[in-house]
Amino acid sequence: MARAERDRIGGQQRRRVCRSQFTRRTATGDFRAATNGTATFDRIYDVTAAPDTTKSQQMAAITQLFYDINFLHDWFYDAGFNEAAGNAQTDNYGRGGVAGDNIRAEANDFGGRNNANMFTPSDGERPRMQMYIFDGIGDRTIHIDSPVSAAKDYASGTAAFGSQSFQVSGDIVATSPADGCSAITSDLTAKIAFIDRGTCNFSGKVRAAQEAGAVGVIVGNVADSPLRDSLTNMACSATPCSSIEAALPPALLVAFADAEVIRGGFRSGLHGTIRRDASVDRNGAIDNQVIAHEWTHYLSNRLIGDGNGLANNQSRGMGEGWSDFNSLLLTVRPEDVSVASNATFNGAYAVGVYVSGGGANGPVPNGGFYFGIRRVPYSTDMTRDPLTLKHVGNGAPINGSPTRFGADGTNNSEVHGTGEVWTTMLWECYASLLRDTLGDKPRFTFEQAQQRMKEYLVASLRATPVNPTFLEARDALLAVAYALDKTDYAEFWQAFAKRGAGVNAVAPERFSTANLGGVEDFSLGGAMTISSISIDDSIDSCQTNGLLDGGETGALRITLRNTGTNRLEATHIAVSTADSHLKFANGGAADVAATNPGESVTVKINASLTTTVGIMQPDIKIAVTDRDMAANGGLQLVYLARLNVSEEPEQSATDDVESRATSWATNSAGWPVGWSRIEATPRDHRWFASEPDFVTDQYLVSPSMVVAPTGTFSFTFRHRYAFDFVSGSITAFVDGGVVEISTDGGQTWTDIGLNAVPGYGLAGIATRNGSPIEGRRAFVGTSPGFRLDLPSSSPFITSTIDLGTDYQGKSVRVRFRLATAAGHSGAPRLGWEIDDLAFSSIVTLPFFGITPNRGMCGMSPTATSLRSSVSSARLGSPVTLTASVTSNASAFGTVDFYDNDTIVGSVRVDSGQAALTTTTLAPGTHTLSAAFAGSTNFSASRSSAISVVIQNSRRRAAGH
Ligand SMILES: [Ca+2]
Ligand SMILES: [Ca+2]
Ligand SMILES: [Ca+2]
Repeated sequence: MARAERDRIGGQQRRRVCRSQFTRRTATGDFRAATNGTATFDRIYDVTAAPDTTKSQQMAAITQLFYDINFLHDWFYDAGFNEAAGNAQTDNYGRGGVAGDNIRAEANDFGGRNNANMFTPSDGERPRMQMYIFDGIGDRTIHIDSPVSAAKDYASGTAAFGSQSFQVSGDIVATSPADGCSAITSDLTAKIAFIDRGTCNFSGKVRAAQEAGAVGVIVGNVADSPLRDSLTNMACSATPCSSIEAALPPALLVAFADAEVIRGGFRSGLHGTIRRDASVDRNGAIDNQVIAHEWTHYLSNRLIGDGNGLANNQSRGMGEGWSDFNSLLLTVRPEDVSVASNATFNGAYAVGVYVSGGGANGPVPNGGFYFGIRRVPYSTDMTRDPLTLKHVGNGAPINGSPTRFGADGTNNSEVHGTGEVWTTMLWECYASLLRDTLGDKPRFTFEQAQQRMKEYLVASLRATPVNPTFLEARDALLAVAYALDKTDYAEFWQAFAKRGAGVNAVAPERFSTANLGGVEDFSLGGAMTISSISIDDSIDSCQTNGLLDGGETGALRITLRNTGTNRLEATHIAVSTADSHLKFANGGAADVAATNPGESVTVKINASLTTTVGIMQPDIKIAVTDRDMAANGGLQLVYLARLNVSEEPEQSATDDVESRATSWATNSAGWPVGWSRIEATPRDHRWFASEPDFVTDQYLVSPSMVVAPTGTFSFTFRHRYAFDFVSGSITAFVDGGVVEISTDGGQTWTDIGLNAVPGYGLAGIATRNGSPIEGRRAFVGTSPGFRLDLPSSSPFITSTIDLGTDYQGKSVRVRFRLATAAGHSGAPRLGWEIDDLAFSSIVTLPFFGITPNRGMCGMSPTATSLRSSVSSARLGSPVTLTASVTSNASAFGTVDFYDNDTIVGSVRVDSGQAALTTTTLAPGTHTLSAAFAGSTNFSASRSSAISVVIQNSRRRAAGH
């Protein structure tokens, strides 16, 4: 197993990462549960005995796991998770899907403890569930009887070392040094030592106390202890514990707040007892909630992207959330409302209560039954479960309820923590249906509400996109509810809004590792979102290039989507600008057709631009209002238009990626992804390629460019990147990008990225993982300053590649190549964004540029002629070539000068002329010509050839 599972019920494992420990070829002692009669699996699990006490005990657990998985198969088959939907069966009976993928379930698995996991490959490959043994929780306590200021029972964490069952009384004293990390000088004979946590390992502290005579130890968390409010189990320095560690005196740990109370009592003299009772380990394979949780990983993974859909951190969190929710769906019963504090299903429900339960006074008194394995229980009562959308992002503390651990919120984005928020939202939805089973006129029976929620769960998973955000998953559930029952739909909206996913909420960034960037919102009502804006010259165009130019009329098209709770029937849109050159029909006002939730509508407003000079960049204000919209003042947005421009070829040696037309070529070796031009704002575009978790080879290939015969060829580009890598003692780089050059028109390529500053990583791309660039150095990991927790705010860096004089006079192409390997170590990352590619010492102008519109219509023919300053010249002396481009107006565009078929320079036409002075023509007779490349309003044309003779001066000199 490559990825360590840190929390209880570790949840899903990604594809291609794990190999089973269950194999009949190895002598691991694996076995199946046998029958004990014809078609009879009648075994009794003795919960007072250890899980591995007898083979019959083990078989009882296997049988329970087998039964639960088969029950879940049938229960969800009835809700739509059938063969065609990708369920796991040996035989699909011709009903679609891929057969031969029955679940492998492993009870009492020895691969770990205090956890469980589910591995879910695509349909047709067998999923695997592993159930581990959980530490039993015996009663334990720190009881202080004096002084009065500190006298009470304290909850405690345990130690893996030392006696596991004890009762010791004595004076409780501080040690010197307080952290016990060097020899303790105070006399601890017959005393219980109190030692501060930190600096050195737990067993070393207790050893120091043992050597000073202590009969027991209390370790107290300090202000900067990790998880200082939690009751950590103190580990040995290595696993298994050494014989010295096994012989240490009894030890318990107290959380920070309690530790401070105890520290406050030292001056008065403390006396008390530490006690820990024997316990029996608990078996995950007989905890139906744990089994349901793990099984639901297979459900969610199969239904979203067929084993590949939950990869970003946010959706992996929701994967845990769907799993916990299914545990609750199977836990809650109609008779629960007979408990007074749960009269409207508003009590506390927890997950994993059997494996974390037990111990009337520890780790938190009855904590396992109340909290289960999570930070707070699930409840519609905000004083028990206060989680809202903000709690998926790191840094939002949990306030207003008891918490078992993690109240400071620093680790909210850990997938189980994030999952708690999603489960809470789903639980609020289900609780609203359950409340409708109560009262005089119930909408449903309990069984109907449960069946309906189960069907919503399956249908919404099928409607959820790959790598979803919280709000996309919310919308999937809302959509399936809207399709079935408008009352359910309204209740679910209330549920989500109560938990911060209201109509104006913003989801955390999809690829944030810390789930940052979200904005919670508690409102209900109408809402509109703008999905696209464009402005064209489709009505009355002079220069029909799709861009609105001076003297033209076109359409401003705004596509709106109803993203609120209800139908909007009186939506109005108003657009305006302070730029007097731009006029909108009807003053920019328009009525919008009525929309139901989820529907889109496109509004078209005619726009005219008066004849004007230069690029126009008006800010267009857009206001969408409706009497039923939740937000005061409706929706406001500013569109940063760029008008009165042409996109012209051969304009520049720098590409700012602002022109839609491009001379770069993209291809991706047959994979359905590749480089594309993306829009940050309408005035800011860049190249982008993603890094998916399968093999790709994505190329962004420059046009041919001719390197100058003298000088240093170099180029710069602004970029930022984040590629998959596995951190560890040795970091393995999975994906990455390289830069390559070709001098033969793209037939063969040479890596030039090793010259990049800032440049490649020092280690190569990991091998044996399918990467097309395996073993090569590359841009790997993240670009300097990249923020994995908030990718959109990451800075661009400028890299320079200086190639010196190697390519002088050569025609070259440069390409950027993003290569990915099979599988991913974790969530997908941003990929690679590149902008402002600037080449120096090239004689051509390879790139399109945005230029001011010249107010012309149609295409003017041109004629090009060429003359030379001399008909004959000595080697190395200047020859000035002048091209004249004539037309019915001053031609706009670029002339390429050719020596036979070789381009020797590109020059923009100015007042009908373009001149190039060269000193590098070789000896001999040259056939020279000039080609005007053409532009939006001027057709291309080419001169007739002229001859220029270059004399070899050295030979002449030798002749004299
Ligand atoms: Ca299947
Ligand atoms: Ca136009
Ligand atoms: Ca740009």
